[in-house]
Order: sequence, then C-alpha cells, then structure tokens
Amino acid sequence: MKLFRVLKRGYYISYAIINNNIIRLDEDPIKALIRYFENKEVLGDKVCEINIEALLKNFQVSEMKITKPIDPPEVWGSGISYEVSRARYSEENVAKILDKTIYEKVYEAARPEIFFKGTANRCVGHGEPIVIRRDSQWTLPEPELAVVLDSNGNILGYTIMDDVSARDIEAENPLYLPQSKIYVGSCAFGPFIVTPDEIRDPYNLEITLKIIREGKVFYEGSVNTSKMRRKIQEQIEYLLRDNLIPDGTILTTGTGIVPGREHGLKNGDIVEISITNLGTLITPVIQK
Ligand code: DO4
Ligand code: MG
Repeated sequence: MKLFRVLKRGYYISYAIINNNIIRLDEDPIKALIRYFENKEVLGDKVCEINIEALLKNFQVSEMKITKPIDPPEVWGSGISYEVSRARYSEENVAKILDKTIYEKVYEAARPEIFFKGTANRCVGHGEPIVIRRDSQWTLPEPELAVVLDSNGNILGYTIMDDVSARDIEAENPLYLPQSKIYVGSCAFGPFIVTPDEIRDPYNLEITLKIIREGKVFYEGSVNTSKMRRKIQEQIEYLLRDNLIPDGTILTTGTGIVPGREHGLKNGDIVEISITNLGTLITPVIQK
C-alpha cells in the first residue's frame, strides 16, 4: 500500500493506494500503517476521484493540497552510513581522534552515529518549503531513504527524506550538530509512505537528487542504496537500545549524495529527490 495525505478546508484526509484503487482511510494514518502491518487490511471506503498525477505536479488541485503523509512524533537520523559521506564530511577542517577524522572513526566503528532530527512541527511535505536558517551560508539537502517504525522497531513503511543540514554550522564545531540539523523546515518527507510488501529490496533502490536554480539543473547526483554500509536493521537496533520510540517514529538512514560548498542551497531553488518505487519529493527552498 502507498499512503498519502491531503489537507482540504483545514482537515487532513488520508488515502491508501492498493492495487490501483484509492481508499479514503477512516483512521489516523499511523494507526492505518500498523493495521496494515499486522493484518494487511485498511479501514475505509473505495473512492476513485483523485487525480494523483495532478496533485503531485501542482501540489494543489481545487481545494486539496498534498501534505506530509503522517505527523511523526519523533524523527531520528543516522549518519556516515555511506563511504562517500565519510569522505566528503572529512574534507572539512574537522576534529581528529588519533589522526582520523571523527567521520572516518564513526564510519569504521561498531556503533553508528544516531542523532535526534526533529518532530512533526519541524517537518514539511511535498510542495512545502524547506528552510535555510538565517545564520547559515552553506546549507545542503541530504536525500535519504527513511523508514517509519512502530514502537517495537518494526518497519511499517519507507519514504523519501531530506535531512536538510546547515553544513557550515556543523563544520565550525561538531558540537553544533543539533543546531545544524534541528530547526523548523529542516526536514522534508513524502510524498508517500510505501509499505514493505511493495519494496522488494531496500538495498537496490536508486536515489537521485536535483537542485533546480532559475529553471535549470544546478546540481545532479545519484547513489544506489546497495552502497549503504550501515544496514537499516543495525541502525534500528542501536536506536532502540534502552530507548523508547513512539509508533510512527521516522529514522532516516544517511546520505550517499553530498554536494560541495559550491552547490549550497539558495532562496528560490527547488529540490527534487527521487527514489525507486517511492516517487519524487519536490520542495522549494526559502532563506530565513
Ligand atoms: O554528522 C554528520 C551527519 C551525517 C548525516 O546526516 C548523514 O550522513 O546523512
Ligand atoms: Mg543525513
């Protein structure tokens, strides 16, 4: 099933796409994901009047506006899970431990980097603006495969996430990581949550990033999730160690596409992230 949500006249309405039918859901989308995970069923009526292509392209069709598919109570991130992020993060003038940068160290270590990323009110959905904070001159999108979890760490679904990061703030001092990662508009996800029965192999998904500036492709990059060194189950296991997570928590699994200083985001850019079977997440960029 593919889950999406719209806002209509101030109300959220959730839908599931199952076998090309669009079902209007009768319950909270996180509960619907749990029901589907447990019993492969949803509560709702069959409908067919939504033009999804138009909604994805224009973000709004008549009174319906697409929005984030759930309100995640918590969002967590995992970092340096690809070789390319180890290398690119290490290019900055960063702290070293016994001659290795902290990023080289964490890439090789048994323990992954797991960090708190935010809450629902810091996240935006498809068509909604991501933010460059007012004290950052170098902010990057981080296109990532993310998993939606229940409180036991079961994967309820997959989605596209942009772990937007103020890279200059983190590069100045790694203790500034929370300020680089957690602020309003620092996290975008969607447009869908896709259940595991529709994702045959999460380690064979192509992730692509485009930054569009003034109508032209300003940056383009891609990576396959086969390059993920830090496997998803391992990340989940560390996240849950002596830690409680609520149903609907999102864990984003790290970036394998790292544009350089010359490709930082600017006010007015459009960020497009696509992942095989998960669709394309499009967000405009605003500088505060
Ligand atoms: O501390 C670095 C954060 C790394 C990250 O967010 C990633 O690798 O995706
Ligand atoms: Mg990241």
